[in-house]
Amino acid sequence: MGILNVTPDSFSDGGEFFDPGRAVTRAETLFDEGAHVVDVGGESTRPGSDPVSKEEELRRVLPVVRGILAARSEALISIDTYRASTAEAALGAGASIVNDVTALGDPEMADLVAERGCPVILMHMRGEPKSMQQDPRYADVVREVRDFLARRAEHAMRAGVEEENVILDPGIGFGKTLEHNLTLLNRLDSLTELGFPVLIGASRKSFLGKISNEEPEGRLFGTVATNVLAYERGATLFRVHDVRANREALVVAAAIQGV
Ligand code: HH2
Repeated sequence: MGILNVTPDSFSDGGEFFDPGRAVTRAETLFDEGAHVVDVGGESTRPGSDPVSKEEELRRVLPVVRGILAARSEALISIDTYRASTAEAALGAGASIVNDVTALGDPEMADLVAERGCPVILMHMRGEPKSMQQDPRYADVVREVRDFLARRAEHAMRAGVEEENVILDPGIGFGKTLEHNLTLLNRLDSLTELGFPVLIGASRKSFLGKISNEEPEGRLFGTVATNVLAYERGATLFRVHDVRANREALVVAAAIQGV
């Protein structure tokens, strides 16, 4: 999954693809590099970020969803939003997947996803982006994240979402210290054993910088290491800025696993 942030303030690519034309060109590049899905987001959720209005979010993402599909009608697009109204408009414009960092926090999201019969990514977040990195605490981070995601998957299915349309994500960097992130990645088996596909969004995130001292653009090697180990532990979807390098590493890892 290639990341396309149509925002002025995302932590890594903020402002780069704010112009719809540039965003569509970027999506083309991500697909050409081997992305199966492009994840379009109109609001940064980096630590400390402020929400944007739903009108502004729509104004950012809709022309991009339409533009990508005009250039490539078979493109698989996920819409990175926690608002059911934005998801509905994006699905109406041809997006295929909902990526919800609040795991159906909007009371109308579960029904929408059920009615559309589309896949949904349920992500764990502690708190909200503005304050989530202020001293996050867990008694047992692995158990708490797994139990939360299991409950949200149940909630989705009770609303009529098909089991095969549920994807889980531990939410790397969302209300978690370095140690929480590393523990979740190390113990990913406890999430994959729930039986749903698991997505990892570690690309260029600050926990990598805490280990390597690199700025976001220099965190590719750490991202690749994270994704290969997550793949080995059962993750099957990887949300990344740098598709070519991650894809190549994962194809090689899969070949070794497959012998
Ligand atoms: N991370 C970000 C945004 N959306 N969605 C899922 N499912 N998993 C993630 O880990 C995830 C996500 C944050 O990263 P990014 O989009 O690169 O930056 P920003 O929030 O600053 O736009």
